Amino acid sequence: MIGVPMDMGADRRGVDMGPSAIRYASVKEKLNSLGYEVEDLGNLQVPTPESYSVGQQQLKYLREIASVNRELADQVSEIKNRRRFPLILGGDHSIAIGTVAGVAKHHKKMGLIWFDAHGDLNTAETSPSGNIHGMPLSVSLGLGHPDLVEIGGFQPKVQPENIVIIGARQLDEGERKLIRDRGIKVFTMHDIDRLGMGPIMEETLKIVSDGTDGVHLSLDLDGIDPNEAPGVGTPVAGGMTYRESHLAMELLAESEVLTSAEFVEVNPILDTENKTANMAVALIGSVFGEKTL
Ligand code: DIR
Ligand code: MN
Ligand code: MN
Ligand code: MN
Repeated sequence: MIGVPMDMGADRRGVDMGPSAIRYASVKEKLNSLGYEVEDLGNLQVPTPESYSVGQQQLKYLREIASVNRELADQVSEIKNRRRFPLILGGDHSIAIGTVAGVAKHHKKMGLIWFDAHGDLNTAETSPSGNIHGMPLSVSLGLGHPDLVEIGGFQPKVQPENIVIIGARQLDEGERKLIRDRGIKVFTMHDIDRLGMGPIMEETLKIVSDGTDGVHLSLDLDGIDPNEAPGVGTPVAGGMTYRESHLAMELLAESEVLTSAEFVEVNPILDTENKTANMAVALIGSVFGEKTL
């Protein structure tokens, strides 16, 4: 387990405290209770935004974010070398650039499940905000600034046909175009309402495990409904319920395909009594096999 107290990708303070909040919510104890041995490697060193300039408006804090993600990619790859399961705690979603780069070194044809209200498929050209946490999925596809795309020394990290986005309800125009052009599978909230999470996970598991050699879960807590997960940087109404998100994790656990996971965008400043970090730990429990009976 590694914490990445990064908030430069969201250009808003608070998610840097996510790793502490998730640890405070007893993530280690939860995993221990399920029979796992957890090695907490602590937090990566992340610069404080106040001490740096934003830099380019369309790629805010590019230098600092690239540097942290290079370090994260190395550390994640090292965990894989040791045949352990990387569990990454964020931090804003820009850290997925490093996590995915690190695991992709070991899984040349990896599946990727992206739980999120957003597509995170922007580039500097399409981004409405210039925030890099809205770009990690496009970067993993090899699109975007070379300082981000080239982390890990190869690109792309993942193929569009091995990606599934679940929970989307706020996409920018450039993201919609990219989804259409590359044929990325997206289960929007509309799809979840109509089909139910069970069948959606069945199809998702087919897509991410068909011919792949590993599956990474990148879970942005803003995919969950703000009633259950209020402590996120960019809440969007109409998200996944407590049970929908848990069912998804439980079916993932049952499938035994996961090889790495990250839980990002917990913002304790905007939270009520650590509810969102507790939700993250409950989801981590389910994805690691916790069951009622
Ligand atoms: C928006 C918001 N699509 C952007 N993205 C967020 O700024 O690129 N992702 N909040 O989590
Ligand atoms: Mn985000
Ligand atoms: Mn999001
Ligand atoms: Mn995200």
